[in-house]
Formats: sequence, C-alpha cells, structure tokens
Amino acid sequence: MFGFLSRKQKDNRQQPVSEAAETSTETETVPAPSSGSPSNTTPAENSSIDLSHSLEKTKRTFSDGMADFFLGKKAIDDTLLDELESRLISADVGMDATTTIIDELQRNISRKVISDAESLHLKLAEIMKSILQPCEQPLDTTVEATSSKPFVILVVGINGAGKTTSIGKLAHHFKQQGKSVLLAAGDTFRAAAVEQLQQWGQRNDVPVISQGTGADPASVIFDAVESASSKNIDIVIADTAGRLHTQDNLMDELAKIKRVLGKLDASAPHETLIVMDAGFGQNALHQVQQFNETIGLTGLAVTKLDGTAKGGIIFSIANTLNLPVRFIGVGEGINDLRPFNASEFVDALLD
Ligand SMILES: Nc1nc2c(ncn2[C@@H]2O[C@H](COP(=O)(O)OP(=O)(O)OP(=O)(O)O)[C@@H](O)[C@H]2O)c(=O)[nH]1
Ligand SMILES: [Mg+2]
Repeated sequence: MFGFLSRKQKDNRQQPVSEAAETSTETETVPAPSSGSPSNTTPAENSSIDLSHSLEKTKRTFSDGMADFFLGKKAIDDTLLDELESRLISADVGMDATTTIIDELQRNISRKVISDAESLHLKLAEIMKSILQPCEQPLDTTVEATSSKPFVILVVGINGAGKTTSIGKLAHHFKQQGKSVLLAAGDTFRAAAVEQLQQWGQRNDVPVISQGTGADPASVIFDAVESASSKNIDIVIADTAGRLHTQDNLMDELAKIKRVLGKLDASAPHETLIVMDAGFGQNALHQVQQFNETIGLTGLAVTKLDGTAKGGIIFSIANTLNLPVRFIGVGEGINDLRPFNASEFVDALLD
C-alpha cells in the first residue's frame, strides 16, 4: 500500500542541500543576485488575486489524476490511496506528512467514516489542516507583546529567496495596520541592494536608513533602530545580504548583528524571520534548520508559492521545522504577501 516510492527514492528525497549550495563557501561564489526592483516586479499591484488562483501550479500537481476520485467517479480503495500518495509526494508534501495523511485516511476508510467523495474530501481537508495548524502563529508586533519599541524584524535567508521584496510587502502590510515603519539597508554587499530597498521605501513612503556599499551591516541596523527609537517609529525591518548556511563568515555577521542590536535593546531583534523560496523544496528545509541552529530563528516567510508546483512543502515545514510560518508570498506585487492561515491555505489547495 505505501510502497509507492522505493526506499532508495525516499532516501534521495531527504538529501539535505543541493551540491551547488554545499560547495559554495566564499562570498564571491554567491549566485548573481536577482534584481527584483519594485518598479519591474509588480505586475499584480493592487490586484487581489485570490489564494486559490495563486496556488494553481501546486493544485494542478495535486489534482492531476485525482479529479475522478473527488467527483465520485472512482471507488475509494487502495488504488485511490496510492494515487493520492503519489500526488502528495509530487507536490513536495514530504514522506512524513504524506504517511500521516494516508494512514489517517486509511483508518477512516476502514471505519467507514469515509464512504464517498464528499466525506473523503472533508476528511482530507481536516487532516491537512491539523498538520498545518501548529505553524499558524501570526506575528504580534504590538508593544504589549514585546514591551519594547521599536519592534525589530531581522530578515535573513539565502540568495534570491525574496527577502527584499518581502520587506517591501511587509512595510505595506504594517502601514495598512496603521503602524509606522522604517527600513534598514543591511545588505551592504552590493549597491543595487540598497537601491532596491530604497525603491520599496519610496513606494511605501517609509524612511530607509543606509550607508555605503561595504559598510558594516550591524552598524547600519544599529543606526536604524536608534533613529526609529528617536522618531517613535513602531517597526524596523532590516534587510540582510543573501547567504548560505555554509558560509561561516557571513553567518558570523548575522550573529554579530544580533549581538549589537542586543546592546540597544536586550530583547531585539524581536523577530528573526527567515525567507524561504518554496520552489527550493526539501533542500531548503535543511538550510532553514542550519540557520536556526546558528543564529536562532523565530519565524518563516515562505515565498513564491505562486511560481511552484511544489507548494506542498509547507506540510514538510510543519512536520520538520518547529517554526511558525508567519507569512506566505504569492506573487511579486505589493499586496502579494499574506499572513499564513492554515485553514484558508488547505481550502485553497483543495477547492
Ligand atoms: N512570483 C514571485 N516572485 C517573488 C516572490 N517574492 C519574491 N519574488 C521575486 O524573487 C526575486 C528575488 O527577490 P529579492 O527580494 O530580490 O530576493 P532577495 O532574497 O532579497 O535576494 P538577494 O538580496 O539577492 O539575496 C525578485 O524577482 C522578486 O520579485 C513571490 O512571492 N512570488
Ligand atoms: Mg535582497
């Protein structure tokens, strides 16, 4: 029944990090940065594409071959569970979460709780939601939550994951909540990174604190928090250069940023948010784990769910990483970042 993948295939799926990522250890070998400037990456600005539409690629992976079952045109039996198992694996749900789902469905079929397409659909949704629910812990930036101001969010992650773009979207999100925001250009590695953040600053009408290329990121972010403090600003969001967890010197730099911030406010950063590209699949899980071990993470933003057929990665995240999923990115537009809601996500996936 569960022998859909051979042991070898299963093991391959759990290989930790892509070879390219593992062998790249120097700053110079970091992949070329993507431009991602707001002016050329916001085709969907102000459009409220619904989540179901954004998850279309994953939905297709998931529903290919399943439609007949859900429409009640095929029997609910082992063939169905095999097919479903295959779909879940293809969508990158991961072995553990897939096994949980299939086992639970099988139990319910045996007990005749599932007897038709509708009860199958409902039970599947219920199981999937229960897997994701523990990750649904929205970011609370209120002063009550931290008893300090500004609330400092340090954004980290590997190259091109969508950090800077997500910061632009986050600034918009918080401004819509009536909060004041200041951005810190902590990616001092290349001039374009500062410009990219400044554009998002202009767009959101929020200040951006920056220094020249090559400046010490810890000093930029320190200045930014001091400035926000003096202006009574609610939230500071700090950008950082993309890095791999294997680049010790760059990981040390993040640790230093945290140390320096701690001198201003012992509880800062209040959120260390890793941005993860959903398309990187299982490899990214190991990378996130390494970041967590080295610098300590408090939340995840999973980006580019609109561009991948493997959005099921979110179930692997829930099963493997003991971290809240704060936000999901579903496009390049300023509105395309939403707080993660387990129920909404599963409903969108299965609708
Ligand atoms: N489709 C889609 N594209 C996204 C999303 N988030 C970010 N991007 C795109 O991904 C690309 C890289 O985004 P950046 O924000 O520059 O990524 P970064 O992590 O800051 O990159 P580095 O600073 O080079 O490490 C840009 O073209 C963004 O527009 C998303 O949710 N969906
Ligand atoms: Mg960036």
